[in-house]
Amino acid sequence: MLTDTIVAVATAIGQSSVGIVRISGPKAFQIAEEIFRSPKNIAFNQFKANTINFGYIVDGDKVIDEVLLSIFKAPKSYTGEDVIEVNCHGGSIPIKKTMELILKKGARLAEPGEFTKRAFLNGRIDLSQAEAIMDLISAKTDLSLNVATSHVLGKLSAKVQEINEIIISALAYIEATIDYPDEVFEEGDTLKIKESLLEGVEKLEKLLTTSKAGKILREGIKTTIVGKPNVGKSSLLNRLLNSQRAIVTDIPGTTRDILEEQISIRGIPMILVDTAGIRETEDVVEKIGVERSKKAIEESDLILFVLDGSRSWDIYDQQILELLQGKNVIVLLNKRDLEQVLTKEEVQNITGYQEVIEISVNEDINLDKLEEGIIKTYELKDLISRSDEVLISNIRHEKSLQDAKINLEDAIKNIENGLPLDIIAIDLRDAWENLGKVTGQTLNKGIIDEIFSRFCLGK
Ligand SMILES: Nc1nc2c(ncn2[C@@H]2O[C@H](COP(=O)(O)OP(=O)(O)OP(=O)(O)O)[C@@H](O)[C@H]2O)c(=O)[nH]1
Ligand SMILES: [Mg+2]
Repeated sequence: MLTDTIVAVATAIGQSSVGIVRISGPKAFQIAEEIFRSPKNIAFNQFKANTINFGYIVDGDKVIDEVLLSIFKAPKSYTGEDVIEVNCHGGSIPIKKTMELILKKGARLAEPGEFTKRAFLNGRIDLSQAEAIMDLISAKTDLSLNVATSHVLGKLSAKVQEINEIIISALAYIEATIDYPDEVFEEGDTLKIKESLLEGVEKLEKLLTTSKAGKILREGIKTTIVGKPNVGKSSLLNRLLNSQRAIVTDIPGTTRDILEEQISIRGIPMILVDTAGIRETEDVVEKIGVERSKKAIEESDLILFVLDGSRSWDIYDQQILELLQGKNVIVLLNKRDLEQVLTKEEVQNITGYQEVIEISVNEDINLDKLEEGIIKTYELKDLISRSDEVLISNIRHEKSLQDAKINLEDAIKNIENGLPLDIIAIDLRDAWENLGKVTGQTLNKGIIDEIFSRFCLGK
């Protein structure tokens, strides 16, 4: 229901200089009139749209906070409705009191993402832009931010629209021919339509090739550091984070649980996971840690397999190697500053992995090579320079584009096989519907509600 007025705190709760309470809906101005008083007692209806006004939030005669009040008049607001934003002082009490007062005056507490959902329902933005707003808020690195902002600006929507136009003009032509049976669908026309659909497939393919890169920039590369106890896994995590996050000791079995942190390597987001050294153990706590390490391996995109160059290859290294089948692995031969017992060639021969980097975490040797290794493994060089382009970063978008591509390919096949025009029209309508899922045009209410429910409160 869009006829009610919603309110939420738009900023993080806690102590800060400013906290923003946002109201949207038909009663927004009426509520503002009741709770806001300007120092010169100017009547609310004298304030212009798109202005910021100094004054007080009042409950009857009682002043609750000194604020700045912004007025946005429909349809030129974030939601497309009348919107009021109150910049309160950022303590939890002024905000709580202001919220209570607004609720008492007839607004309802907004659901997560409800402001953005209204912007979508009122046609201010399409669904891909709405989703990009959330990606922008949760962007992990500068490069991730580039991808999100290009979507917010509607660059993805524009690409989808280009393909949509190809489909719609083919569909219009076919339907006209069906409606007027006297008009024959001539060979030249068939060829023209086929060519335009091929162009559509090509555009879709081009977009789809960006999905791997887009996903990495949006979600990060889940990278797990594994190895037997005491090889220097936690030391490596601390070094890459530049902080003493994990406990490091010379006692094997120091790390008992997995530990997850985010880092950025040349703008590529990575979720770095430190694990308990994997070995046979009777210690109950350590045993659970080892199980978790194994699970972390399964769930990760990239493994940093750490070996200790000052100790020879043993059964524990071998057991871990066997867990890494089918994974992207970079082998790190650590403790290069000590006398070396295990050589790079030996490791390459035993493991079969050619990407073996000799490092010393403690002496800071070759850690830049590790960064290069990660970039190389993921063919990310290109990505760093491409982040301004439109990249598909959302699995839902990828699936819809993939489905639309299949529909277009079916249409082309059916044209080639001389099938009736009605059948081709069905393929094209399906393609149109699948493309519309990206922008939200053809999604049902249930799915749209589900998507917005994942947004944060107040957005
Ligand atoms: N000489 C030398 N010592 C290192 C290096 N990296 C780590 N160490 C030492 O190795 C010991 C173990 O380091 P950790 O980082 O705790 O090892 P871990 O792999 O996390 O060990 P567990 O948590 O027990 O599995 C510590 O004393 C570190 O200071 C290195 O490059 N050179
Ligand atoms: Mg450790």
